Amino acid sequence: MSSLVQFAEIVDEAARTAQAIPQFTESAPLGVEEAYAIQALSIERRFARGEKLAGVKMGLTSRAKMAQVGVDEVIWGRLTDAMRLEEGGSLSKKRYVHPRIEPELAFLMKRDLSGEVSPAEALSAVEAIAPAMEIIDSRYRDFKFALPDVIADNSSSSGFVVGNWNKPDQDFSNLGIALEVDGRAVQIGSTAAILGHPIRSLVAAARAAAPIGGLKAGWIVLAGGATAAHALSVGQHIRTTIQKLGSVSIRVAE
Ligand code: 0L1
Ligand code: MG
Repeated sequence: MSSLVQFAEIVDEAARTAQAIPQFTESAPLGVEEAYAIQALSIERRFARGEKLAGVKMGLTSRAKMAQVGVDEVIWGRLTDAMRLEEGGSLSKKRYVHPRIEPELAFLMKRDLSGEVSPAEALSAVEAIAPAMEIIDSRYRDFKFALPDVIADNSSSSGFVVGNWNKPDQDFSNLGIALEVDGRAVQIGSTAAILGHPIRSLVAAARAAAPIGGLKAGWIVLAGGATAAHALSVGQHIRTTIQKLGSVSIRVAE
């Protein structure tokens, strides 16, 4: 068994059983390319359990996120249908190691999109946009990792919840975002924090996904957090509101 396959099995088992593991880079000199190979192999294991690819998440697309994790380049991960949580529903905290949540803007793809595209081409492939949240749950101890570790770990992506869809024919370059916990705002931001305009994140997603055949019609693309993420505790009610687009919420259960 090659070590990439072994790493994929370890990180997949850590995610499946909600157990923290040591960083891979503590014992192996992994590069970014190998890390994406581990990510792909670990997601293959989910496919073997019946999960389906539902889209991609872009990560570290804002200064706040880069500063929070000490990394300064955009990364990506895969979303599966099993990672989607019901809007207004609840998540079970015990299914995660040390989950955090962050506001996101979601794109719903109308057409396939792949490779080098302009922002206008990217926008023309969008069916709708929505307020959303991503649950990120690093499988590494203490939420500590180097860039190859986090990429191998599906860029920490562990769940997502999407609010109501809106037409994309509006200016969403600088909309206010509030993340509330039990009605109290804990993070405030703007969609402008996502690479200056969230559409740039979709351009980056089309480029990133090209080696796997590009983004597909019907997929969801999470543009990336605009604020730092918030650590979840049992009992909390979490809501993200994006100006003009609406709100999305979830409750944290045992
Ligand atoms: O922006 C992101 O979704 C980054 C996820 C990877 C880093 C982290 O776990 O916070
Ligand atoms: Mg995110």
